[in-house]
Amino acid sequence: MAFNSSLFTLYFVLVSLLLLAGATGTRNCTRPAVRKEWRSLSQEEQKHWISAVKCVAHLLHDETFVPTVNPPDIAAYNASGSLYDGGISKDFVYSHMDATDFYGSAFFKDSNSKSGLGGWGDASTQFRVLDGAFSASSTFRVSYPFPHTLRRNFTLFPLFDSLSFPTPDVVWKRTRPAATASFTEQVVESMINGFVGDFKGLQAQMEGVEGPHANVHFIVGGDMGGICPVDAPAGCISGPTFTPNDPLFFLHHAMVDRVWFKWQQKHALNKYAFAGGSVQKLDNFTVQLLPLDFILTNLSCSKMDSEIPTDGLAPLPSTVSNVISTTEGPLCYVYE
Ligand SMILES: *[C@@H]1O[C@H](CO)[C@@H](O)[C@H](O)[C@H]1NC(C)=O
Ligand SMILES: *[C@@H]1O[C@H](CO)[C@@H](O)[C@H](O)[C@H]1NC(C)=O
Ligand SMILES: *[C@@H]1O[C@H](CO)[C@@H](O)[C@H](O)[C@H]1NC(C)=O
Ligand SMILES: *[C@@H]1O[C@H](CO)[C@@H](O)[C@H](O)[C@H]1NC(C)=O
Ligand SMILES: *[C@@H]1O[C@H](CO)[C@@H](O)[C@H](O)[C@H]1NC(C)=O
Ligand SMILES: [Cu+2]
Repeated sequence: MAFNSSLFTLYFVLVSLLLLAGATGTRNCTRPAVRKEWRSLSQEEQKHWISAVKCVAHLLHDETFVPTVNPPDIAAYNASGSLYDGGISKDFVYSHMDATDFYGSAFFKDSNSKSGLGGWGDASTQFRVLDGAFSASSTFRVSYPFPHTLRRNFTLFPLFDSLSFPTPDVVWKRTRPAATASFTEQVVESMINGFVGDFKGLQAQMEGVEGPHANVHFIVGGDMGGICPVDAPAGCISGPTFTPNDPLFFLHHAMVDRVWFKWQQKHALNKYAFAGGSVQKLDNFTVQLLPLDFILTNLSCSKMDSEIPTDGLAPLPSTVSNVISTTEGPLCYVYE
């Protein structure tokens, strides 16, 4: 089945907006919340974060809910259900993914049932995660696309054999380096320091076919990769809608947001640079490790006063200008 990764970009914008929008209505951000890297939290703080995630995860889910945003990137909900709000936004954390040894990273070695994010899925149980706070033996269950336990299926060459993109480029599939190459420390630094005033350039590198954003999803695989479970009911469509099943999603997206934040700080020309489009172009990707052409289409979100579709989740007018800065509008946070 063709895996449609097209909507990660939209997710990026929306999730930044919805889940990171803490200080609703606060226009004077004098003491911004500081978002820290996961491993710099104390074990107590890690416990609190995990228990907040579980609290949200246990809210109502109902099969009859209907998604209202097109494309359907926001899972269906109603106000008694998973109406995520600013409650946990101040405690948002991000994570560095270890490009040198992603699989063996200490990040995936914390099996503590209260404070650990757990490790890789178990191959003999269809890659179910069996350790950490979100393990199959914990109370943590995800609802989309049907109730199941969390899965992580490490895949270093995700476009090599597990996913098919709408590109016929066989050579590309066979010769690319491991997906981790797209987010080494050096590459991330060059993104932050480069692209002066060039939002499109930054965006194209971050969100391209093999950009750091999509690659982390695909390498983690399973739920984070938006891949239907093997025993999914007929009609399950792999895609980004249920990638937030894995709490790693939020750590990863905060990192994507952090790169943008760091880039904005680097240069006055970057600070309010923005170009729009709400949908990733899938029909004609430039088949390069780091695609240079802009990847967004549907330019209805291209202006500063454009409304970003949020399915009513955002507790603030969801215009681009409202969220372009993390400290000058309703948002009030910085990254360390
Ligand atoms: C921000 O602060 C200014 C002056 O300190 C005040 O006049 C204004 O009402 C504040 N805005 C909000 C939204 O609180
Ligand atoms: C949400 O849906 C549930 C059941 O599907 C219903 O009981 C509840 O009243 C709904 N809540 C709202 C606020 O519509
Ligand atoms: C796990 O990922 C591999 C690719 O690395 C894929 O071929 C396989 O189908 C996946 N297994 C499951 C159960 O998702
Ligand atoms: C695909 O993109 C290339 C380069 O960006 C362009 O030359 C070509 O015309 C495009 N093809 C289609 C079918 O749009
Ligand atoms: C383009 O964006 C608008 C506004 O967000 C949306 O209503 C429309 O469905 C989108 N079109 C496509 C093809 O995605
Ligand atoms: Cu994502």
